[in-house]
Amino acid sequence: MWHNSFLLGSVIFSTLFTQPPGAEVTGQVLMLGKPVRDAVVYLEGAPKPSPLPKAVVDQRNKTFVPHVLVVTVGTTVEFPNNDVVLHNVFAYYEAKRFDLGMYRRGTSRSVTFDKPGIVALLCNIHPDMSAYIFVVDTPYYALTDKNGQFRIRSIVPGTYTLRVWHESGAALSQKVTLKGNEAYTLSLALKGK
Ligand SMILES: [Cu+2]
Repeated sequence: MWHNSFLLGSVIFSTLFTQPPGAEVTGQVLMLGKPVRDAVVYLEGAPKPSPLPKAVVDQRNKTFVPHVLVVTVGTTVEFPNNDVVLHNVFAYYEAKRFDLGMYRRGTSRSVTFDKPGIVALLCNIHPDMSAYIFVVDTPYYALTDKNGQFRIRSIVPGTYTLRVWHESGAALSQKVTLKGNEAYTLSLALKGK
């Protein structure tokens, strides 16, 4: 129903207003038949993205927020400590370890990520704390919501490699060919690990 009403809406808007050009990909990521939250969906082979103006991984209640963050290459990510306790944040990125050290509530550190890849964040003091920053080299990406759903809009028509990544290690890739101003709905099944 939702898709029907959206398509109808998009037809009406394209006749009355200037719709943002390009194709759209929506869909759902599933693993063993269940929706997968926080899966990264992106299209490779796209024009170079701009760095994001702002990106933050907060530390609150001994938790990194958000748990998964997607940024474009060149983005500087802030790591404020808004917790009453000290954290010692470190990460693996590009097969190297970097350390932000310990810093107090109300202070911050930042790191610029210049290459695509996965940043696995951990805390030396609290072994339960973990988060991921997924650095993409494309402007076309999305993170699935709690229903496993995603939407990528305003895509320049063309052939891309669609990739899905999940922190469990499950991943998939497939070629997609998108034509101008069309909406595509995909169901993407990850194999459980
Ligand atoms: Cu900690």
